[in-house]
Amino acid sequence: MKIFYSREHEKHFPRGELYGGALVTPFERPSRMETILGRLNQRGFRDIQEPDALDMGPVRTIHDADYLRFLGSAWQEWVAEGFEGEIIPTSFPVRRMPGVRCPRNIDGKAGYYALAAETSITEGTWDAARKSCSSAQCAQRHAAAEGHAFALCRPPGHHAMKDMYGGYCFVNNAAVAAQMFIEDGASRVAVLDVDFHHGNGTQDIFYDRGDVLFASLHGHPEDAFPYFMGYADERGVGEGEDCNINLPMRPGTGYGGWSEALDHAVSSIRAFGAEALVVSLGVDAYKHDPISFFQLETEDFVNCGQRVAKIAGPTVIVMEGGYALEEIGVNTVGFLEGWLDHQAMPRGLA
Ligand code: Q9C
Ligand code: ZN
Repeated sequence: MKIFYSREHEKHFPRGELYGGALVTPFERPSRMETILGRLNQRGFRDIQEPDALDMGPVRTIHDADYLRFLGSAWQEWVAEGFEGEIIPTSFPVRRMPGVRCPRNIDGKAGYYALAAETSITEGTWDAARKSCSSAQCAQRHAAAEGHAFALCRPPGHHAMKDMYGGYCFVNNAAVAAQMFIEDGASRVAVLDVDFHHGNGTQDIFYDRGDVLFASLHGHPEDAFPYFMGYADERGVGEGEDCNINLPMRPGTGYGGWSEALDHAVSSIRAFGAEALVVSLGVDAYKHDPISFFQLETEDFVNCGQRVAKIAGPTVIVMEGGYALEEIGVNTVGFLEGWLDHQAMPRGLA
């Protein structure tokens, strides 16, 4: 399996994540990649390639222009304001505020573009986020030609909305890959999100579109981040009606219930007639994940990969979350191996 990965993710390493009222070492940290790379190497995955330069075209299609400008200049503006810490906004537009607009002050601006406050921005964040997306783009191009590829992305992307960052995400890598399949001529593309958290960003981006089906398995929003999206009754609007499938599950859910939801998502994607697939692969549904509450075992990720492989068409697997530092390698690579075991060739885009 071809893998795209760049070490430039290391430029994004905030010292602090606001968690439980304290600044802690972020759960989403560079060493996650070392664990996954180590396991890939152990299992004989050696075809790892540095991505080409980012094509901003599809990124601009997915994200708001002012939002991208904000990400590009936030750090300089923050430093110019005289702040010494990392960018953590303190004020947010909330439920009742007539005439919300983006302020000029960088603290206000960061609050305007943030969907949560745990995700600190540092000097290297924008470079790292762009590199991460370029891996997803290369994986999409490779999959369109050859059938499949894995984008080992960091930072992750599925929480990034059209014009909001948060949940450790800045650029929605999976959404960009899906958009590129559409630009290649696919009339229907699916994004399957198996990360523990709801892919609110991907939902937001495609909510009114009928050409991209989004299906997500996640912790119930009553119980889990991102809290304000991910209910089962969010089914899409306009042309996107019935093209959004949310499968929220309760604390303690094990592979019995989870895999039933997965089968529902897989059959919906097949019924939709998806010509290409993007998998948002988070492994934080694992039983020992420190910030999640499902009970998946290591072997369940292998089985999950096998089931996902039943979806035809070119497939891009994009790395999202997973914070059990010891086991994210085995779980991620387990999914890839399960997928490879059960895939039906050929998969190139017609
Ligand atoms: N008490 C991804 O997996 N904080 N993002 C949760 C839990 C944010 C996760 C707080 C978690 C974001 C890509
Ligand atoms: Zn997650």
